[in-house]
Amino acid sequence: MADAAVKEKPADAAERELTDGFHLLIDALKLNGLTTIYGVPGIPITDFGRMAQASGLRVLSFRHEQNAGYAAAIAGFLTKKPGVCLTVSAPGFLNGLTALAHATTNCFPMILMSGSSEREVVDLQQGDYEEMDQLAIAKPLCKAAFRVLHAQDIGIGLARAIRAAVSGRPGGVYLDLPAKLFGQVMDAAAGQKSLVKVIDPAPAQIPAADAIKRALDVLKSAKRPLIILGKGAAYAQADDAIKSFVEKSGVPFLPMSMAKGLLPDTHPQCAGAARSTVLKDSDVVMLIGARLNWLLSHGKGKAWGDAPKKFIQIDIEPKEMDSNVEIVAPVVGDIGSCVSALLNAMGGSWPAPPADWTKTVTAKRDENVAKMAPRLMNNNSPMDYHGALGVLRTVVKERPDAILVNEGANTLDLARGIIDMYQPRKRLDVGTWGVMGIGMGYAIGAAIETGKPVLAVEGDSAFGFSGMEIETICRYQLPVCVVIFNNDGIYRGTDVNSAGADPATTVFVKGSRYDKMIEAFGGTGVNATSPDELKRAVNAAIDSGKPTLINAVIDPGAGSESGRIGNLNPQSALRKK
Ligand SMILES: Cc1ncc(C[n+]2csc(CCOP(=O)(O)OP(=O)(O)O)c2C)c(N)n1
Ligand SMILES: [Mg+2]
Repeated sequence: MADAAVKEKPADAAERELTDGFHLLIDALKLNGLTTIYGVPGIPITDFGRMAQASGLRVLSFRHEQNAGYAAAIAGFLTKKPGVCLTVSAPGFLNGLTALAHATTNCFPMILMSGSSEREVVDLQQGDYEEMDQLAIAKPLCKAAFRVLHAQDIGIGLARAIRAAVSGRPGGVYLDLPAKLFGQVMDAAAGQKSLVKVIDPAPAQIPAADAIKRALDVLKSAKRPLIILGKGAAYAQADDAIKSFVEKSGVPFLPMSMAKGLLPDTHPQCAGAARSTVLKDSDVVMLIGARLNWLLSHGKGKAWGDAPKKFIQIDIEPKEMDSNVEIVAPVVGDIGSCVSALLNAMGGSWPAPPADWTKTVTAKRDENVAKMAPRLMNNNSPMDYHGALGVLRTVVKERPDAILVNEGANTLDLARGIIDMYQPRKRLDVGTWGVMGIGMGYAIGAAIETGKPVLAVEGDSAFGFSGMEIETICRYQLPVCVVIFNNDGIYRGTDVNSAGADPATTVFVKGSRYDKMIEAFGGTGVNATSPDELKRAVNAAIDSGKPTLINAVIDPGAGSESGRIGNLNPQSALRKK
């Protein structure tokens, strides 16, 4: 007896004193508050996922890595912490890479952790299982890329990844984890010591006082000022300061798509419904966390009119200044610090902008809103976009804390204009690239991160890019209501191929019943053919909190080519009609 007890003790002790790559990575994630992982299992990360789940991390399994990646990307936007995506080597990694590049382009913090094959074999190109030089491929598509070869470097590797993702302008980071790393054993105490808790991962970047003064001087001199809020402003979570600044300035504001709701779209200063007027006629434009990229016609050309403009730009990235046009007052710093500094420097009294300007903007806005109103109230069947969106507009008004996910062409552009938002970071959409496929990944990420109901308004084409994830939504019983604007195709369901038997390239099976798909997984499916039916179905879905998919039947002829951006299509001068 005594002998056995003596023999057992050292074995136990030896086990306690060792750790390995699996455990160190889990400990490192936990130490830094990264408690949710979005991914797809397989060699070499299956056991890691199991062990992470067993240790209390939330590990969500998807049907395709791209959707897991989009969930991680939007988690980063919503929480200011890097969203974590976990993929297998080569094909899984490549599937996740689109989302990583998307996160970088949209300035969302995200870490793509991918298992990879053995370096020695990959570098000699000897044909390893899922062989690929992933680090080299990831590098140009993200903000930073790191590889960890030794268990004792896991702590530092993750710390570097976190800092790179969230500091300065946020973005996507790749972390390469070769299969051998996971099983590497080391002394537990040394392992624990090697972990790094990242202190102040996104340090405040304080703007210079003279930059603030210059910006305010320019703003004060304006006769027709405009503030444009971008998704950088939404990301900053400086909601109160931004609202106070905009209100104190009295300047009309224009929210970019994902900045809608930072101040309510129904706010008296909101110029959303007078977009073309304010872009054309303003003389001073202050950009807050918005870039002058294609979405703002690069700050020049027809959309901006002939009146001379002065731009003030607030951005965390100094290289953003003068990227498209001259910026007369650059303010570099994090949005929260910059806007607070502006507020302080404005002092007790600030002159309201000239009343003729604010009155003109308000009149134009009211005129456009009034013009739209009757179209939103039609009860046509099959529905047109306006009838269907009029209903969803009311649903969101009555449930301002619900999160709206939105993609498509007409379905996107018209929903953006029609559905008013009331709270910050409630509208999540295709972003800078206008990418299709974010839908179900965003819906899942948003539901998991916020616990709020999600309404995903999807073109039928857009939905197809991530549609299989409705099984994931049902599996995790998420409060997601997907509304598919089913117009039988891309832009319209009416195209015909005059040259042969194949269907035209932009049309799908006519009269498809997407609602039947979710029934296969135990969710609720509804076919809605009128705005009244749609309204009832969406309200019931959100009240129940149960996974629901509504097939909203839209007139196939109702949409227009490429929605609102048809002008970007190249034209052939030789094309035979
Ligand atoms: C990844 C990706 N592939 C292709 C496109 C091109 N594209 C733009 S919108 C769109 C689909 C539009 O159709 P739908 O979602 O049904 O919206 P609708 O206009 O019919 O309402 C496509 C395929 C894209 N933006 N992103
Ligand atoms: Mg469509």
